[in-house]
Amino acid sequence: MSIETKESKKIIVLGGDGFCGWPTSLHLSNLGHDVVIIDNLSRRNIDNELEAQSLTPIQPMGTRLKAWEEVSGRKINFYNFNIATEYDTLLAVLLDEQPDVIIHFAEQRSAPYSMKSPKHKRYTVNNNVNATHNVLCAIVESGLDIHLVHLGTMGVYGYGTAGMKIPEGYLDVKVPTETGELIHQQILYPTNPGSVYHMTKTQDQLLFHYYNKNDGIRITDLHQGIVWGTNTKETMLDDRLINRFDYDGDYGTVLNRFLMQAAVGYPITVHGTGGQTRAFIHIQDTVRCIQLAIENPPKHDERVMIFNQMTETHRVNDLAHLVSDLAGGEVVYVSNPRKEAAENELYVSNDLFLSKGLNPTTLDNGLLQEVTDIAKKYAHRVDYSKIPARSTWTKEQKPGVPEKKTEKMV
Ligand code: NAD
Ligand code: USQ
Repeated sequence: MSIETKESKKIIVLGGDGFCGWPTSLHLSNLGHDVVIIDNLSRRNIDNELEAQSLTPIQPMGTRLKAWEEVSGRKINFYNFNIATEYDTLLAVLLDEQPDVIIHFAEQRSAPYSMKSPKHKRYTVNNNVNATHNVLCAIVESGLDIHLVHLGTMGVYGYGTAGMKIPEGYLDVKVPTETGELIHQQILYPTNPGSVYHMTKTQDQLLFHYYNKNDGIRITDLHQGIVWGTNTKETMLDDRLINRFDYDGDYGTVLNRFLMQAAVGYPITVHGTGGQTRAFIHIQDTVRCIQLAIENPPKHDERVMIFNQMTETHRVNDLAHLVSDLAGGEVVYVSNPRKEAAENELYVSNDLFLSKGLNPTTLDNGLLQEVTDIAKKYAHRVDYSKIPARSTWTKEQKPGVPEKKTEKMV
């Protein structure tokens, strides 16, 4: 079953129990890489805090790893600790494992969760910024030549460009000198975060810029769009390998939420007018892009390599109607709990991944139907009270709760 790669690498996956990290770990292990997961299971604890859970019944880490060994014959080692607070342990693991590559998914990734309260804002900043800084600091202190691949977000750019295509990380600028001469430069694209979570990703960019310049660390930063879908080739091999499917108002992302809402008979909740345009990528392409990033590392003296990890853009309102046409379900326009532009155009360059061989999976009825089928299969696990987005960006904003009540919306 394994599709061995030419060159097997030791790869540490930080956040390997999460929605993107788990299928990525399996994909890389299946390619013949030696994969080690570090995760403090904080995402599972946040589910406990929010009294919400994945729509799909994800298994404990021990069960997942045992199932993978049975299915593939390959072993994945697992360390449970907090990379943001346990620096010495992180350094010791790097020295022990001697990885060629570290993939860094281990951050608090929900924008609504990051805006819930001062406590949640502070947790997100402490966790994400310290996690990233500890990884960089430990790579330098270890003296190892490690390629760091980080999962960033399209949201670092903001989503409006006045018609310009968002480049991959760097913007060409022409600055006039005092003598009127035009100097050409490439600068990091100016950041414009839309939540405390997105702001931490803009901070990550500066940390990468500095450690690359000062210590020559080889870094690839992947500016990923909204991930949709749940299965990959490897997670489908055994029920115990099933991936997480977040649907609640804090962690569920828009397309998966719409598909789930249609499948379980809840209104499709468009925030505001639905004029927001966002970038998307299917989870199968996420794991493939990470493989491509590992196979195409930056050179030793090269600046931070930035890829836009997305395959297409869509307007939220169009997605709602697409899902409604496919799976049924009423589209409702609810109050927008976020402070964000009501309407935006979005043009994004993704030439780098295309040039490295990505064959994009675009919104396809078959794949949309697959997500709907999964949502229907696990509909009995849905807690309807957890569906609306209740975290508001400011005190003035209102939660995204549909006005008309149905029998399922008590
Ligand atoms: P997730 O919450 O499912 O996974 C993150 C994992 O990291 C969790 O298992 C969590 O327990 C772990 N973690 C968090 N902080 C940690 C710490 N301090 N020490 C050890 N482990 C820690 O999130 P995801 O959806 O898999 O996202 C992974 C990465 O990809 C995130 O950085 C996110 O910003 C980025 N991303 C996600 C999406 C998306 O749509 N899901 C889109 C763009 C970018
Ligand atoms: N939205 C709705 N209805 C809903 C849920 C969301 O209209 O029921 C709208 C939101 O208001 C927003 C858009 O859909 O305008 C996207 O929301 P989202 O929750 O799907 O995505 P976002 O908060 O941006 O965050 C997700 C991931 C994050 C990642 C980001 C990539 O949680 O980790 O960084 O997507 S990006 O959006 O490209 O910045």
